[in-house]
Amino acid sequence: MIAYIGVGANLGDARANVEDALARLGALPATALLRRSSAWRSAPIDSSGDDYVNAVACIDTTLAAADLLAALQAIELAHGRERPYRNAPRTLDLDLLMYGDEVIDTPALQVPHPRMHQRAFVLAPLLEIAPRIAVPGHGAAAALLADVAGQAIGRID
Ligand code: PH2
Ligand code: MG
Ligand code: MG
Repeated sequence: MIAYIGVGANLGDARANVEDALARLGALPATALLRRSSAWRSAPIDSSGDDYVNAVACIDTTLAAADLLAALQAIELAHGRERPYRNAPRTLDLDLLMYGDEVIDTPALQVPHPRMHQRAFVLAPLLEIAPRIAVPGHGAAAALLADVAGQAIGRID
């Protein structure tokens, strides 16, 4: 299955945390890291603290969606992720954005990620590695990004 993972951090050495997370994604069992975006800097959206470092990874995995989610949460925990309140600044956030073209709606997991189509910090890195991609239920990512062009974001390198 081809899956897309959103990576974000705005606490500690956010850039290093993002790079380490990408390496750990590539080291997951039954999983290959196919592509990764650049690192992008973005202002917090519905969140506080420093600017975020964001990236998106494309993986090929035979892990079931629930097992992939558990693996992402284990990587977050390895980075000392705490959840004192919703959208608190975080050392590392890994979101399962898309799992093939599957639509999953359980209490534990919603795919596509329910807010990804409204967030430039997801769409811009996603389009960098998948320029023609569509988000199930929402259409072409390029058109979605145009709708949120007011959100401040820039590529770091
Ligand atoms: N993640 C959030 C909330 N707000 N803002 C930016 N810029 N980047 C994020 O990764 C982010 C956010 C919830 O996960
Ligand atoms: Mg998130
Ligand atoms: Mg998350």
